Amino acid sequence: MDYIINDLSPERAVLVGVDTGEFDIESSFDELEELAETAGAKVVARFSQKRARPDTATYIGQGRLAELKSICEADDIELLIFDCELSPSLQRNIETRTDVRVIDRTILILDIFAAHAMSGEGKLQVEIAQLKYMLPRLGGKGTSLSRLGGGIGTRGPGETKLESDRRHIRRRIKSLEGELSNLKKRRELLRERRRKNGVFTVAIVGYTNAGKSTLMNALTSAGVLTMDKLFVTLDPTSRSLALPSGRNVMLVDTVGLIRRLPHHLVEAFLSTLEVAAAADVILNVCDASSDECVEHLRVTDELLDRLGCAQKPVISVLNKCDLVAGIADLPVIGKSVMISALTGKGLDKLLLQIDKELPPTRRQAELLFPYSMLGSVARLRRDGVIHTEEFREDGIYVRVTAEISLLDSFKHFFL
Ligand SMILES: Nc1nc2c(ncn2[C@@H]2O[C@H](COP(=O)(O)OP(=O)(O)OP(=O)(O)O)[C@@H](O)[C@H]2O)c(=O)[nH]1
Ligand SMILES: [Mg+2]
Repeated sequence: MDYIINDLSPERAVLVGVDTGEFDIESSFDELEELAETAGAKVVARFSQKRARPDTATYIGQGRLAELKSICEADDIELLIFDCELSPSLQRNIETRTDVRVIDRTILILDIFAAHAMSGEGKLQVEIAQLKYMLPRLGGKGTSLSRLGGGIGTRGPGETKLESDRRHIRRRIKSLEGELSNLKKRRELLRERRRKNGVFTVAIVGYTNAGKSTLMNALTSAGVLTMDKLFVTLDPTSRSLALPSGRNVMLVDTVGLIRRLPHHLVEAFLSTLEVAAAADVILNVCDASSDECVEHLRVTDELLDRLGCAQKPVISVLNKCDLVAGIADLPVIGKSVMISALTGKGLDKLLLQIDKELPPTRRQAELLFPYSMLGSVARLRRDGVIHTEEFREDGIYVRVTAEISLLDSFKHFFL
């Protein structure tokens, strides 16, 4: 696949942020730069200001904003990317004062999602999130729609839709949500059927670019697109995977996560993320070669908590260990397995660990069969392990370990 999602020459951009000490601004800028480049911009400078809190009218101080304006003029800057979610009025103020197009972290992520959505469901989800972001920004009569001639932050719903009134947009959101909920119902039916057939699900979740799809491909040759870019995968892909025990599970690849994921997106992608919530075992994949690895695992854990997965078995999968010099360099968190999805190292251990974490499919039971059911006893003897068998006055007593599904068919004879 060709990766040019912006056929204009890359927009020259400056990253702008306020350093309140709440998080490490440099690593946040690193990530923002990666996002900007994934979306097709060229980052030429970073501009930050230390202050207790952002300025209410212009985000960074007005003096610094004037400074930024002259940098933009001198350096042909076409785009300012703010490392936050700007309110509509802040965005307007800054654009007026600098005369440069202003976008924020949220629209940047939405834009990448819009470019990467493949399936009907992914597209629906992104469009809902974009419309919800646009809605409060359509404020006045003409807003700044005339600026939306192309470039980052303008892909997705076409201009005609954006020019329509809010009511029209709300109606559109409602109808998209209806379509989405139909798709969701269909997926729930599928999931239900799998559950009835006794197929367990294992979900691959984790920070964007951690190597989730590479792991999916290494285990199942699913042929999912992988790339050194953010948010390549938006749609969940499922494939059957055989474990060392002989059991088959359904392995699901999912959308990647990021710090401060725009809440409209979390909301829109909830149904996709619920795939993870419904899984029997969760693989939290991280890039062990990244300095931010522990933080990335934490972001994922937090989201899993929000989805109500706190009780589920989670395996921390420390990926890209081929890039890490020594084991000592790796953070050790709970149950963890070190792998390289690229070279295949550690995949055997990972499969064994998944087997261990799956709920049991066999259990022990005590049954009493009438003598007329010798055939059933023979069946249990063949497919299960009999621990005790007694010929009693009132029937044949057995204590047996067998598949739960088999035992269920004899539940009238449980003691
Ligand atoms: N060296 C090394 N690179 C890896 C490994 N696993 C994945 N990669 C690379 O990391 C990049 C991202 O891999 P993906 O599998 O696309 O990551 P992902 O988690 O699916 O990313 P998104 O779908 O964008 O969230 C690709 O360039 C992979 O080749 C690994 O074990 N070692
Ligand atoms: Mg992927």
